[in-house]
Amino acid sequence: MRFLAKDLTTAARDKKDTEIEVSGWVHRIRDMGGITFVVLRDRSGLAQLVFDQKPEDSGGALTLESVICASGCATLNEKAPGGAELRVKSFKTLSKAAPDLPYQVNADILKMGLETILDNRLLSLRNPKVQAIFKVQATIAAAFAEALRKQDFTEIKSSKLVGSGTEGGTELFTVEYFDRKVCLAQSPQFYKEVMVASGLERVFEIAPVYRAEKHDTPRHLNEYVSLDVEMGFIESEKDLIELEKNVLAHIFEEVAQKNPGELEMWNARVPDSGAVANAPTVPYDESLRIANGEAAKTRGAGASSRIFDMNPEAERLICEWAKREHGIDLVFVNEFPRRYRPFYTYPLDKGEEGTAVSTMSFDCLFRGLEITSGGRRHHDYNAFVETLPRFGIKSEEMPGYCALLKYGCPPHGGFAIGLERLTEKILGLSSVKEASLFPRDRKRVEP
Ligand code: AMO
Repeated sequence: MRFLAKDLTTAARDKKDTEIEVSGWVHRIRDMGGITFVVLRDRSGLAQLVFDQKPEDSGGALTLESVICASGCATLNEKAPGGAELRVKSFKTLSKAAPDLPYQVNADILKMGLETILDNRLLSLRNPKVQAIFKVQATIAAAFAEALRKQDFTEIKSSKLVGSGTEGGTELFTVEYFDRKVCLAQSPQFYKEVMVASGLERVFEIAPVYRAEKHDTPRHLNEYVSLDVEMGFIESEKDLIELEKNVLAHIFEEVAQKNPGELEMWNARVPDSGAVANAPTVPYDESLRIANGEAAKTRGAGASSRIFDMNPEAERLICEWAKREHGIDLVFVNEFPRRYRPFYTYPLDKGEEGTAVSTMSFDCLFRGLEITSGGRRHHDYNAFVETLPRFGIKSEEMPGYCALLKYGCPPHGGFAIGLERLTEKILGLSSVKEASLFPRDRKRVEP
Protein backbone atom coordinates (compact mmCIF):
# COMPACT_ATOMS: atom_id res chain seq x y z
CA MET A 1 0.00 0.00 0.00
CA ARG A 2 1.35 3.45 -0.93
CA PHE A 3 2.07 5.85 1.91
CA LEU A 4 2.60 9.57 1.46
CA ALA A 5 5.74 11.29 2.71
CA LYS A 6 3.72 13.21 5.29
CA ASP A 7 2.41 9.97 6.81
CA LEU A 8 5.79 8.37 7.41
CA THR A 9 5.84 9.28 11.11
CA THR A 10 2.41 7.72 11.66
CA ALA A 11 3.56 4.65 9.75
CA ALA A 12 6.68 4.45 11.95
CA ARG A 13 4.44 4.40 15.02
CA ASP A 14 1.62 2.18 13.78
CA LYS A 15 3.27 -0.17 11.31
CA LYS A 16 6.67 -0.66 12.92
CA ASP A 17 7.60 -4.00 11.45
CA THR A 18 5.41 -4.00 8.38
CA GLU A 19 6.84 -3.11 5.00
CA ILE A 20 5.27 -0.05 3.46
CA GLU A 21 5.72 1.64 0.10
CA VAL A 22 6.42 5.24 -0.87
CA SER A 23 6.72 6.66 -4.38
CA GLY A 24 7.82 9.95 -5.83
CA TRP A 25 10.68 11.94 -7.26
CA VAL A 26 14.33 11.76 -6.16
CA HIS A 27 14.82 15.21 -4.67
CA ARG A 28 18.26 14.88 -3.17
CA ILE A 29 20.96 12.19 -2.89
CA ARG A 30 23.57 12.18 -0.14
CA ASP A 31 26.17 9.45 -0.45
CA MET A 32 27.74 8.93 2.98
CA GLY A 33 30.03 6.11 1.96
CA GLY A 34 28.41 3.13 3.67
CA ILE A 35 24.85 4.36 3.47
CA THR A 36 23.01 6.69 1.12
CA PHE A 37 20.28 9.13 2.11
CA VAL A 38 17.75 9.87 -0.59
CA VAL A 39 15.11 12.56 -0.09
CA LEU A 40 11.95 11.57 -1.88
CA ARG A 41 9.36 14.16 -2.93
CA ASP A 42 5.67 13.47 -3.42
CA ARG A 43 2.57 15.64 -3.44
CA SER A 44 2.54 15.78 0.34
CA GLY A 45 6.15 16.79 0.95
CA LEU A 46 9.56 15.21 1.53
CA ALA A 47 10.60 11.91 3.10
CA GLN A 48 14.03 10.53 3.92
CA LEU A 49 14.93 7.11 2.55
CA VAL A 50 17.95 5.23 3.85
CA PHE A 51 19.75 2.79 1.57
CA ASP A 52 22.38 0.42 3.00
CA GLN A 53 24.07 0.25 -0.36
CA LYS A 54 24.47 2.66 -3.23
CA PRO A 55 21.03 2.74 -4.89
CA GLU A 56 21.43 1.45 -8.41
CA ASP A 57 18.95 0.21 -10.99
CA SER A 58 19.51 -1.65 -14.23
CA GLY A 59 20.56 1.64 -15.87
CA GLY A 60 23.21 2.42 -13.23
CA ALA A 61 23.23 4.96 -10.41
CA LEU A 62 20.05 6.62 -9.26
CA THR A 63 19.63 10.10 -10.75
CA LEU A 64 17.97 13.23 -9.36
CA GLU A 65 14.33 13.66 -10.47
CA SER A 66 13.89 9.97 -11.37
CA VAL A 67 10.53 8.61 -10.27
CA ILE A 68 10.92 5.66 -7.94
CA CYS A 69 8.89 3.39 -5.72
CA ALA A 70 10.61 2.14 -2.55
CA SER A 71 9.52 -0.30 0.13
CA GLY A 72 10.83 -0.88 3.59
CA CYS A 73 10.10 -0.21 7.23
CA ALA A 74 9.39 3.23 8.61
CA THR A 75 11.33 4.15 11.73
CA LEU A 76 11.33 7.21 13.95
CA ASN A 77 14.42 9.38 13.66
CA GLU A 78 14.48 12.87 15.13
CA LYS A 79 17.11 13.98 12.66
CA ALA A 80 15.09 13.04 9.58
CA PRO A 81 12.81 15.67 8.05
CA GLY A 82 9.38 15.05 9.58
CA GLY A 83 10.87 12.88 12.34
CA ALA A 84 10.84 9.53 10.52
CA GLU A 85 12.62 7.73 7.69
CA LEU A 86 12.18 4.66 5.52
CA ARG A 87 14.79 1.95 5.76
CA VAL A 88 14.68 0.71 2.19
CA LYS A 89 14.58 -3.02 1.48
CA SER A 90 13.90 -2.77 -2.24
CA PHE A 91 13.10 -0.16 -4.84
CA LYS A 92 12.29 0.15 -8.51
CA THR A 93 12.74 2.99 -10.92
CA LEU A 94 9.47 3.87 -12.62
CA SER A 95 10.95 6.57 -14.84
CA LYS A 96 14.62 7.37 -15.04
CA ALA A 97 15.60 11.04 -15.32
CA ALA A 98 18.49 11.89 -17.64
CA PRO A 99 21.54 13.00 -15.66
CA ASP A 100 21.96 16.32 -17.51
CA LEU A 101 19.32 18.26 -15.48
CA PRO A 102 19.31 21.81 -16.90
CA TYR A 103 17.86 23.24 -13.66
CA GLN A 104 18.55 22.38 -10.05
CA VAL A 105 15.09 21.52 -8.72
CA ASN A 106 16.18 21.26 -5.08
CA ALA A 107 17.94 24.65 -4.99
CA ASP A 108 16.72 27.60 -2.93
CA ILE A 109 14.64 29.50 -5.46
CA LEU A 110 15.33 32.79 -3.73
CA LYS A 111 18.87 32.42 -5.03
CA MET A 112 17.69 31.89 -8.62
CA GLY A 113 16.78 34.82 -10.84
CA LEU A 114 13.15 35.07 -12.00
CA GLU A 115 14.21 34.64 -15.63
CA THR A 116 16.00 31.37 -14.83
CA ILE A 117 12.97 30.14 -12.88
CA LEU A 118 10.63 30.94 -15.77
CA ASP A 119 12.97 29.76 -18.53
CA ASN A 120 13.02 26.35 -16.81
CA ARG A 121 9.33 26.30 -15.95
CA LEU A 122 8.79 22.56 -16.41
CA LEU A 123 11.42 21.85 -13.79
CA SER A 124 11.05 24.90 -11.55
CA LEU A 125 7.41 23.93 -10.95
CA ARG A 126 8.75 20.85 -9.15
CA ASN A 127 10.38 22.94 -6.43
CA PRO A 128 8.32 22.62 -3.23
CA LYS A 129 8.44 26.36 -2.59
CA VAL A 130 7.20 27.09 -6.12
CA GLN A 131 4.45 24.51 -5.70
CA ALA A 132 3.47 26.20 -2.46
CA ILE A 133 2.51 29.30 -4.48
CA PHE A 134 -0.02 27.32 -6.49
CA LYS A 135 -1.39 25.46 -3.50
CA VAL A 136 -2.11 28.82 -1.87
CA GLN A 137 -3.55 30.10 -5.15
CA ALA A 138 -5.92 27.14 -5.33
CA THR A 139 -7.12 27.93 -1.80
CA ILE A 140 -7.67 31.59 -2.73
CA ALA A 141 -9.79 30.71 -5.77
CA ALA A 142 -11.82 28.11 -3.85
CA ALA A 143 -12.39 30.46 -0.90
CA PHE A 144 -13.46 33.26 -3.25
CA ALA A 145 -16.08 30.97 -4.80
CA GLU A 146 -17.17 29.60 -1.44
CA ALA A 147 -17.67 33.04 0.13
CA LEU A 148 -19.84 34.08 -2.82
CA ARG A 149 -21.84 30.86 -3.08
CA LYS A 150 -22.74 31.28 0.58
CA GLN A 151 -24.33 34.58 -0.40
CA ASP A 152 -26.36 33.15 -3.24
CA PHE A 153 -24.03 34.03 -6.13
CA THR A 154 -24.11 31.77 -9.21
CA GLU A 155 -20.89 30.84 -10.99
CA ILE A 156 -20.80 31.61 -14.72
CA LYS A 157 -18.37 30.87 -17.54
CA SER A 158 -18.45 33.45 -20.32
CA SER A 159 -16.81 33.47 -23.75
CA LYS A 160 -13.29 34.79 -24.13
CA LEU A 161 -13.78 35.54 -27.83
CA VAL A 162 -15.46 38.90 -28.16
CA GLY A 163 -16.33 41.45 -30.82
CA SER A 164 -15.00 44.44 -28.87
CA GLY A 165 -13.27 45.42 -25.64
CA THR A 166 -14.71 46.94 -22.49
CA GLU A 167 -11.66 48.25 -20.70
CA GLY A 168 -10.07 50.47 -23.36
CA GLY A 169 -9.39 49.86 -27.05
CA THR A 170 -5.60 49.85 -27.09
CA GLU A 171 -5.06 46.75 -24.99
CA LEU A 172 -6.77 44.17 -27.17
CA PHE A 173 -5.32 41.06 -28.75
CA THR A 174 -6.96 40.26 -32.06
CA VAL A 175 -7.37 36.73 -33.39
CA GLU A 176 -8.46 35.34 -36.73
CA TYR A 177 -12.02 34.05 -36.49
CA PHE A 178 -12.93 32.44 -39.83
CA ASP A 179 -13.11 35.36 -42.28
CA ARG A 180 -12.91 38.16 -39.70
CA LYS A 181 -10.99 39.35 -36.72
CA VAL A 182 -12.28 39.19 -33.16
CA CYS A 183 -10.62 39.97 -29.80
CA LEU A 184 -9.63 38.08 -26.68
CA ALA A 185 -11.74 39.32 -23.76
CA GLN A 186 -10.05 41.89 -21.50
CA SER A 187 -12.71 41.23 -18.87
CA PRO A 188 -16.05 39.43 -18.62
CA GLN A 189 -17.48 42.86 -17.79
CA PHE A 190 -20.31 42.92 -20.33
CA TYR A 191 -21.31 39.29 -19.80
CA LYS A 192 -21.42 39.52 -16.03
CA GLU A 193 -23.70 42.54 -16.33
CA VAL A 194 -25.86 40.65 -18.84
CA MET A 195 -26.24 37.82 -16.32
CA VAL A 196 -27.27 40.18 -13.54
CA ALA A 197 -29.90 41.62 -15.89
CA SER A 198 -30.95 38.11 -16.93
CA GLY A 199 -32.37 37.66 -13.46
CA LEU A 200 -29.56 35.74 -11.79
CA GLU A 201 -28.88 39.01 -9.93
CA ARG A 202 -25.63 37.75 -8.35
CA VAL A 203 -22.88 36.14 -10.39
CA PHE A 204 -19.16 35.42 -10.27
CA GLU A 205 -16.59 34.06 -12.67
CA ILE A 206 -13.05 32.74 -12.33
CA ALA A 207 -11.36 32.80 -15.72
CA PRO A 208 -8.41 34.09 -17.70
CA VAL A 209 -8.52 37.53 -19.32
CA TYR A 210 -6.16 39.03 -21.86
CA ARG A 211 -4.43 42.41 -21.90
CA ALA A 212 -2.18 43.41 -24.79
CA GLU A 213 -0.23 45.77 -22.54
CA LYS A 214 3.23 46.33 -23.99
CA HIS A 215 5.01 47.20 -20.77
CA ASP A 216 6.97 44.53 -18.96
CA THR A 217 6.67 45.18 -15.22
CA PRO A 218 6.49 43.08 -12.05
CA ARG A 219 2.75 43.91 -11.83
CA HIS A 220 1.59 43.11 -15.36
CA LEU A 221 0.79 39.89 -17.17
CA ASN A 222 -0.69 39.67 -20.66
CA GLU A 223 -2.94 36.86 -19.51
CA TYR A 224 -4.14 36.67 -15.92
CA VAL A 225 -6.94 35.07 -13.95
CA SER A 226 -9.70 37.48 -13.03
CA LEU A 227 -11.90 36.83 -9.99
CA ASP A 228 -15.02 38.64 -11.16
CA VAL A 229 -18.16 39.53 -9.22
CA GLU A 230 -21.34 41.32 -10.27
CA MET A 231 -24.38 42.04 -8.12
CA GLY A 232 -27.79 43.57 -8.69
CA PHE A 233 -29.78 45.94 -6.49
CA ILE A 234 -26.95 47.91 -4.93
CA GLU A 235 -26.97 51.55 -3.87
CA SER A 236 -23.34 52.45 -4.36
CA GLU A 237 -19.78 51.12 -4.50
CA LYS A 238 -19.88 50.99 -0.70
CA ASP A 239 -22.06 47.85 -0.87
CA LEU A 240 -19.38 46.29 -3.04
CA ILE A 241 -16.59 47.28 -0.67
CA GLU A 242 -18.47 45.53 2.15
CA LEU A 243 -18.86 42.46 -0.02
CA GLU A 244 -15.17 42.44 -0.94
CA LYS A 245 -14.15 42.79 2.71
CA ASN A 246 -16.25 39.75 3.48
CA VAL A 247 -14.73 37.78 0.58
CA LEU A 248 -11.14 38.77 1.47
CA ALA A 249 -11.66 37.92 5.14
CA HIS A 250 -12.82 34.44 4.11
CA ILE A 251 -9.85 34.03 1.74
CA PHE A 252 -7.37 35.02 4.47
CA GLU A 253 -9.04 32.71 6.96
CA GLU A 254 -8.94 29.75 4.57
CA VAL A 255 -5.31 30.32 3.56
CA ALA A 256 -4.28 30.57 7.22
CA GLN A 257 -6.13 27.33 7.97
CA LYS A 258 -5.33 25.24 4.88
CA ASN A 259 -1.82 26.43 4.02
CA PRO A 260 0.18 26.95 7.23
CA GLY A 261 3.16 25.03 5.78
CA GLU A 262 3.13 27.01 2.55
CA LEU A 263 2.94 30.32 4.43
CA GLU A 264 5.86 29.24 6.58
CA MET A 265 7.96 28.32 3.53
CA TRP A 266 7.51 31.89 2.29
CA ASN A 267 7.80 33.41 5.75
CA ALA A 268 4.41 34.96 5.04
CA ARG A 269 1.39 35.89 7.14
CA VAL A 270 -2.11 36.69 6.03
CA PRO A 271 -3.84 39.60 7.72
CA ASP A 272 -6.02 38.62 10.62
CA SER A 273 -9.45 38.09 9.04
CA GLY A 274 -11.04 40.11 11.85
CA ALA A 275 -8.86 43.11 10.98
CA VAL A 276 -10.19 43.29 7.41
CA ALA A 277 -13.29 45.10 8.67
CA ASN A 278 -10.99 47.92 9.85
CA ALA A 279 -9.61 48.57 6.36
CA PRO A 280 -10.37 52.24 5.64
CA THR A 281 -12.23 53.61 2.62
CA VAL A 282 -10.68 56.85 1.42
CA PRO A 283 -12.01 59.06 -1.41
CA TYR A 284 -9.58 59.49 -4.30
CA ASP A 285 -8.68 63.16 -3.63
CA GLU A 286 -8.10 62.44 0.02
CA SER A 287 -5.93 59.45 -0.80
CA LEU A 288 -3.65 61.65 -2.93
CA ARG A 289 -3.36 64.10 -0.04
CA ILE A 290 -2.39 61.22 2.23
CA ALA A 291 0.14 59.90 -0.28
CA ASN A 292 1.71 63.35 -0.66
CA GLY A 293 1.80 63.77 3.12
CA GLU A 294 3.55 60.41 3.49
CA ALA A 295 5.96 61.23 0.66
CA ALA A 296 6.84 64.57 2.26
CA LYS A 297 7.72 62.77 5.47
CA THR A 298 10.25 60.53 3.78
CA ARG A 299 11.54 63.04 1.26
CA GLY A 300 11.47 66.05 3.59
CA ALA A 301 8.68 68.61 3.88
CA GLY A 302 10.06 70.87 1.14
CA ALA A 303 10.15 68.06 -1.45
CA SER A 304 9.02 69.34 -4.80
CA SER A 305 7.87 66.28 -6.78
CA ARG A 306 4.18 65.81 -6.13
CA ILE A 307 2.06 62.71 -6.66
CA PHE A 308 -0.73 63.59 -9.07
CA ASP A 309 -2.40 60.25 -9.60
CA MET A 310 -2.70 56.80 -8.10
CA ASN A 311 0.70 55.58 -9.29
CA PRO A 312 2.64 52.67 -7.75
CA GLU A 313 4.39 55.00 -5.31
CA ALA A 314 1.03 56.40 -4.11
CA GLU A 315 -0.33 52.86 -3.70
CA ARG A 316 2.64 51.90 -1.56
CA LEU A 317 2.47 55.03 0.58
CA ILE A 318 -1.28 54.76 1.23
CA CYS A 319 -0.91 51.16 2.32
CA GLU A 320 1.89 52.13 4.70
CA TRP A 321 -0.36 54.86 6.11
CA ALA A 322 -3.25 52.39 6.55
CA LYS A 323 -1.01 49.90 8.30
CA ARG A 324 0.12 52.58 10.74
CA GLU A 325 -3.25 54.24 11.31
CA HIS A 326 -5.66 51.29 10.98
CA GLY A 327 -3.49 48.27 11.71
CA ILE A 328 -3.90 46.67 8.28
CA ASP A 329 -2.20 47.36 4.95
CA LEU A 330 -5.45 47.12 3.03
CA VAL A 331 -7.22 50.25 1.77
CA PHE A 332 -10.22 50.96 -0.41
CA VAL A 333 -9.92 54.12 -2.50
CA ASN A 334 -13.28 55.25 -3.87
CA GLU A 335 -14.80 58.10 -5.89
CA PHE A 336 -12.29 58.01 -8.73
CA PRO A 337 -12.48 60.91 -11.22
CA ARG A 338 -14.42 59.99 -14.30
CA ARG A 339 -11.39 60.32 -16.59
CA TYR A 340 -9.80 57.28 -14.93
CA ARG A 341 -12.76 54.94 -15.18
CA PRO A 342 -14.38 53.07 -18.09
CA PHE A 343 -17.54 54.33 -19.82
CA TYR A 344 -19.83 51.93 -17.94
CA THR A 345 -19.04 53.47 -14.52
CA TYR A 346 -21.88 55.15 -12.65
CA PRO A 347 -21.38 58.89 -12.03
CA LEU A 348 -21.37 60.50 -8.61
CA ASP A 349 -22.85 63.93 -9.19
CA LYS A 350 -20.68 66.43 -7.46
CA GLY A 351 -19.67 68.93 -10.14
CA GLU A 352 -21.27 72.16 -11.21
CA GLU A 353 -24.13 72.17 -13.75
CA GLY A 354 -24.87 68.57 -12.96
CA THR A 355 -21.72 67.29 -14.67
CA ALA A 356 -20.27 64.30 -12.89
CA VAL A 357 -16.63 64.68 -12.03
CA SER A 358 -16.25 61.59 -9.96
CA THR A 359 -17.73 58.11 -10.00
CA MET A 360 -19.13 55.41 -7.73
CA SER A 361 -15.99 53.39 -8.18
CA PHE A 362 -13.18 51.96 -6.09
CA ASP A 363 -9.86 50.19 -6.07
CA CYS A 364 -8.61 47.94 -3.33
CA LEU A 365 -4.91 48.28 -2.48
CA PHE A 366 -3.18 45.55 -0.53
CA ARG A 367 0.40 45.66 0.72
CA GLY A 368 1.23 48.43 -1.73
CA LEU A 369 -0.47 47.11 -4.86
CA GLU A 370 -3.86 47.51 -6.53
CA ILE A 371 -5.50 44.11 -6.39
CA THR A 372 -9.09 45.10 -7.29
CA SER A 373 -11.09 47.55 -9.37
CA GLY A 374 -14.82 47.89 -9.26
CA GLY A 375 -17.82 50.13 -9.02
CA ARG A 376 -21.45 50.68 -9.68
CA ARG A 377 -22.46 50.68 -13.38
CA HIS A 378 -24.88 52.63 -15.50
CA HIS A 379 -28.25 50.90 -15.52
CA ASP A 380 -30.37 53.65 -17.03
CA TYR A 381 -30.42 53.54 -20.84
CA ASN A 382 -30.88 57.29 -21.42
CA ALA A 383 -28.19 58.34 -18.96
CA PHE A 384 -25.82 55.79 -20.53
CA VAL A 385 -26.43 57.00 -24.10
CA GLU A 386 -25.93 60.57 -22.92
CA THR A 387 -22.59 59.80 -21.31
CA LEU A 388 -21.03 57.86 -24.20
CA PRO A 389 -19.90 60.91 -26.27
CA ARG A 390 -17.81 62.04 -23.29
CA PHE A 391 -15.75 58.89 -23.88
CA GLY A 392 -15.63 59.47 -27.65
CA ILE A 393 -18.03 56.53 -28.18
CA LYS A 394 -21.13 56.51 -30.40
CA SER A 395 -24.08 54.51 -29.13
CA GLU A 396 -24.14 52.60 -32.46
CA GLU A 397 -20.74 51.22 -31.46
CA MET A 398 -22.24 49.71 -28.30
CA PRO A 399 -25.26 47.74 -29.55
CA GLY A 400 -24.83 45.08 -26.87
CA TYR A 401 -24.68 47.48 -23.94
CA CYS A 402 -27.57 49.53 -25.33
CA ALA A 403 -29.75 46.42 -25.67
CA LEU A 404 -28.77 45.32 -22.16
CA LEU A 405 -29.87 48.61 -20.60
CA LYS A 406 -32.89 49.22 -22.82
CA TYR A 407 -34.98 46.30 -21.62
CA GLY A 408 -34.92 46.42 -17.83
CA CYS A 409 -31.68 46.29 -15.87
CA PRO A 410 -31.45 46.77 -12.08
CA PRO A 411 -28.98 49.11 -10.41
CA HIS A 412 -25.89 46.97 -10.19
CA GLY A 413 -22.14 46.86 -9.83
CA GLY A 414 -19.21 44.58 -9.25
CA PHE A 415 -15.48 44.18 -9.05
CA ALA A 416 -12.59 42.05 -10.20
CA ILE A 417 -9.60 40.84 -8.19
CA GLY A 418 -6.42 39.84 -10.02
CA LEU A 419 -5.69 36.32 -8.73
CA GLU A 420 -1.94 36.46 -9.37
CA ARG A 421 -1.62 39.87 -7.71
CA LEU A 422 -3.45 38.69 -4.62
CA THR A 423 -1.30 35.53 -4.47
CA GLU A 424 1.85 37.62 -4.92
CA LYS A 425 0.92 39.94 -2.05
CA ILE A 426 -0.17 37.18 0.31
CA LEU A 427 3.16 35.39 -0.10
CA GLY A 428 5.41 38.42 -0.56
CA LEU A 429 6.64 37.38 -4.02
CA SER A 430 8.83 39.65 -6.12
CA SER A 431 6.66 39.68 -9.24
CA VAL A 432 3.17 38.79 -10.39
CA LYS A 433 4.82 36.47 -12.91
CA GLU A 434 5.93 34.17 -10.10
CA ALA A 435 2.26 33.61 -9.29
CA SER A 436 1.35 32.51 -12.82
CA LEU A 437 1.89 28.85 -13.72
CA PHE A 438 2.82 29.64 -17.30
CA PRO A 439 3.16 33.43 -17.45
CA ARG A 440 2.49 35.23 -20.68
CA ASP A 441 4.50 38.38 -21.18
CA ARG A 442 5.85 40.17 -24.24
CA LYS A 443 8.39 37.50 -24.99
CA ARG A 444 6.99 34.44 -23.25
CA VAL A 445 4.41 32.16 -24.87
CA GLU A 446 6.20 28.91 -24.07
CA PRO A 447 5.87 26.52 -22.33
P1 AMO B 1 -9.18 46.29 -14.11
O1 AMO B 1 -8.78 46.44 -15.52
O2 AMO B 1 -8.70 47.36 -13.17
O3 AMO B 1 -10.76 46.23 -13.96
O4 AMO B 1 -8.67 44.90 -13.57
C1 AMO B 1 -9.08 44.39 -12.31
C2 AMO B 1 -7.92 43.79 -11.55
O5 AMO B 1 -7.22 42.86 -12.36
C3 AMO B 1 -5.85 42.89 -12.08
N1 AMO B 1 -5.10 43.24 -13.30
C4 AMO B 1 -3.96 42.63 -13.70
N2 AMO B 1 -3.25 41.63 -13.16
C5 AMO B 1 -2.14 41.22 -13.82
N3 AMO B 1 -1.74 41.75 -15.01
C6 AMO B 1 -2.43 42.76 -15.59
N4 AMO B 1 -2.03 43.24 -16.76
C7 AMO B 1 -3.61 43.24 -14.94
N5 AMO B 1 -4.52 44.18 -15.23
C8 AMO B 1 -5.42 44.17 -14.23
C9 AMO B 1 -5.64 43.91 -11.00
C10 AMO B 1 -6.85 44.79 -11.15
O6 AMO B 1 -7.18 45.47 -9.96
N6 AMO B 1 -13.85 45.18 -15.51
C11 AMO B 1 -13.06 45.75 -14.45
C12 AMO B 1 -13.48 45.21 -13.09
C13 AMO B 1 -14.85 45.62 -12.64
O7 AMO B 1 -15.14 46.84 -12.60
O8 AMO B 1 -15.65 44.72 -12.27
C14 AMO B 1 -11.60 45.45 -14.70
O9 AMO B 1 -11.25 44.51 -15.36
O10 AMO B 1 -5.65 43.23 -9.76
